[in-house]
Amino acid sequence: MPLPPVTPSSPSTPASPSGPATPSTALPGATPPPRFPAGFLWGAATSAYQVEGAAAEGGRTASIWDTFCDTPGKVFGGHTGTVAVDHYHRFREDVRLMAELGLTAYRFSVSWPRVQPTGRGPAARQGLDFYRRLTDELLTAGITPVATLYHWDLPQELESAGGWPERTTAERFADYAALVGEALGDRLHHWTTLNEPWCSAFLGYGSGVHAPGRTDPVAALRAAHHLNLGHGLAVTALRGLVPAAQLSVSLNLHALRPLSPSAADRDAVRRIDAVGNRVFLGPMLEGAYPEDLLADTAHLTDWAFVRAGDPKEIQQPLDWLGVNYYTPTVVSATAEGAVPAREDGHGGGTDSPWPGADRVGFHPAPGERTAMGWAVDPTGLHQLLTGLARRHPDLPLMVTENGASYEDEVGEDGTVDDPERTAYLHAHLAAVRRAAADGADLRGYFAWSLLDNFEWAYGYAKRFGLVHVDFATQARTPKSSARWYARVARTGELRPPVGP
Ligand code: IFM
Repeated sequence: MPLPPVTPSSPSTPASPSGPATPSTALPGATPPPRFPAGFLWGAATSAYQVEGAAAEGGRTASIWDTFCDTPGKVFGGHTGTVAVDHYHRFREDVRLMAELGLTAYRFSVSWPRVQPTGRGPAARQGLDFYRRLTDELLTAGITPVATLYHWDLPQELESAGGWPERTTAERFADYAALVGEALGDRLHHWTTLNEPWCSAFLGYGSGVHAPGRTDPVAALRAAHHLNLGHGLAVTALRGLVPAAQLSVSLNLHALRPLSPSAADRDAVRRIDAVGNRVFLGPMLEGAYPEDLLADTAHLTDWAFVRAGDPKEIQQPLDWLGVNYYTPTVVSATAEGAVPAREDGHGGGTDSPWPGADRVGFHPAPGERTAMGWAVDPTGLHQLLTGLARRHPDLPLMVTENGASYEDEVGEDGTVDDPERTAYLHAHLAAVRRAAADGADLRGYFAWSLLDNFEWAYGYAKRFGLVHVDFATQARTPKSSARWYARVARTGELRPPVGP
């Protein structure tokens, strides 16, 4: 039986009476308590390739993103992560900033090509030492480290050997997870295997707007399966090595809305839910791929790459699930009036990131927009969190990414005032609190991002940070949103943003 969509606007659930194309951004549900619970993790997140720089130091080799950035026309302005925001050298200053902001957790990712340069064999001591130093610095500052093992930077050597469409990459990933677990497991307890495997599989191998830039729908489906398998194998490896580990995965689940309440548009929701959400939730949490996904993609593949024991390997008990959310997705049954492939690959188009959903159209969601053009709508976050809580009531949740890009400017007095970002964070934290009041077991929230950084195909043109970075001098300046977030983190109280 297919898993029902995690969105309430599923074929089996009636669409909102207010009309699905113009959903109210007012939050539904119970009145939440005034404070977040004690022990709730207040964090910010980054990823290795986006912030570290030091691309050729300590024995690090090229990842697929180094190669992609060096390929003309792939990344805005020819930007690369070679220097990024120099977190590799400035991590002490950055941890001091986190402490000043009252953060109680920091989610970073470990760079696979820094730790295991060829993607196989022994670890590079210098690579592991960097993460030991970072973790120790965090612990000394009273900040809980939360490590992601894979945030898109596959060692190029593994891609040259076939990449995620090949089964061996999943096996290599489990070996790498074991190396990192052995080295850091004595001090680091919160682990996420993969960040947004949907992007790795479907933007990396489907639409090609992310590294390695391949455009092959079957390769994308194979990659999704081997990411699932890599997750399961890594969880098993870490369980054996780090008994205290709190293990998870971070998924960018799509909060879906049909353009109209018609059966056809609701079927479009079902298709995108299958290839966008349940392709990971199904095997990871329920031990099977959704039957409707197999049917939708039967013209492309028979899924023979899924071996008999794989679903069991993939479905490992998790201690929590990470949810990344930015904006909802509106779909219809036909491409008429639909937005063609958007730069970030979230639309349809010739090289689609949605195998098996060719006749689905994507439409702009209503509401104000961020600098990415993404609609601001916190009800999507509430929808995802409460949907998950209903389906998996015993699984604790953390929002492992949420945030917004705006065109921040440094004022004459050197400050950066970003009231739109503060309003965005406030509205989404209100959604988290409301979801908790409605029964979701929420344990933490991580703003994306701690620092302005390398925004993948957009290079340095989009700023998501709580802290402004001058990319020429690497000077860090906390924005007004960071000051506001610091107050919330210190008090656990969600105060409305103060006007100018
Ligand atoms: O910057 C990215 C991050 O690496 C993954 N999630 C979405 C963010 C904003 O696009």
